[in-house]
Amino acid sequence: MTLRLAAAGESHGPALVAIVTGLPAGLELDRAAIDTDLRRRQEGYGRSPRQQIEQDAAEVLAGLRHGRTLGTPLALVVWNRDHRNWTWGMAPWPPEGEPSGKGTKPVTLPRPGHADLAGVQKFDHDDVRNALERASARHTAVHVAAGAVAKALLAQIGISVRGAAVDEEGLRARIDEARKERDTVGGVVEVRATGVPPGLGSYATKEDRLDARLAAALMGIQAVKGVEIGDGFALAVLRGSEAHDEIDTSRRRTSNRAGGIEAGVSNGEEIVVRAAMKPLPTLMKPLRSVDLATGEEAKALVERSDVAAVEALAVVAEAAVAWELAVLAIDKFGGDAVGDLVAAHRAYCERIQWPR
Ligand code: EPS
Repeated sequence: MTLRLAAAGESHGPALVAIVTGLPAGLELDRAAIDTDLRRRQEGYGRSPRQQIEQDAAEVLAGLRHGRTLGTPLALVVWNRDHRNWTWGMAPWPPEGEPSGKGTKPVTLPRPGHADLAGVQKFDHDDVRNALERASARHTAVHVAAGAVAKALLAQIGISVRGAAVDEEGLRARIDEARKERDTVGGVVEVRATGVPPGLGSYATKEDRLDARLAAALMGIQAVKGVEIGDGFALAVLRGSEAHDEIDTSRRRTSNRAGGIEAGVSNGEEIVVRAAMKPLPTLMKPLRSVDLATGEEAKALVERSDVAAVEALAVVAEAAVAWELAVLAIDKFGGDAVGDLVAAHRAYCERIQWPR
């Protein structure tokens, strides 16, 4: 059984939806823990007024009974409260009545840095909104809900995952300055996973490598332009003698420059990954663009936006890392029932005498 996630949802549509398959039965989920992560994602310095409209909470429609998974697909829904302002503009079926609310006029001014132009070209849309709605980072909400489920699974085998913005204070000062100048900023987040035993992931094939999977998972998040594992780019300028983590007689490392991963396999040290987020592309002081309706030069679309979403990214990246670790934990330890997974993990740790 492989853990899989399918998600759907537009930013101003009725809801965001996720279906998680491959979860073992008997996993206890904590509703408050899932909703706390959803709230953490909404908080953070520099967020847009949209976050005062949304109060994200996960509704479970299938796969759970009395707080425990059934070993059947888990269906999660996060409703978009803002949809009430877009019921005509984002109606799934042809809307009835006169246009009203938001999203009634086609967007024709693509923003540099957003999905707008490539989206309309690729999918032959005549309204940029048809591209931007799904490309929006709004849909990370349901990935965070799924990540909270993954964290509950990982907790059963002593793994915890936490993300945070790098240099929060400096980031906040940059956000204040950018807001005054009607601009946006990006930043760097770091995720650490503790309790990961040696042996998750594999060097056998590219797609099994833990570092490759984490990089893909993090690059798959909106606005991420760079990923680093451990000391990452800084390792490139060191000598081999300075770059590697020596092994002591207890088979632990005396340093962790590799970020807990060697040859695509966890080595028992803390997993450390960082992701770099570009500045958000919706600017109150718009960049040069083209009006797709007239072909004339124009300024890009200006609409409500975050000045930064770096602290939100920390929570989303944490969920992404937790998700990948949970996938690999289930691949390695299996189990239709959570007790089977825990027992297999225990037997493995005994065999390799871990933790030391
Ligand atoms: C986003 C634009 C903004 C952000 C949104 C991501 O939304 P809106 O256009 O409704 O103001 O607030 O993020 C969220 C709604 C969220 O919950 O994270 C974008 O274009 O990516």
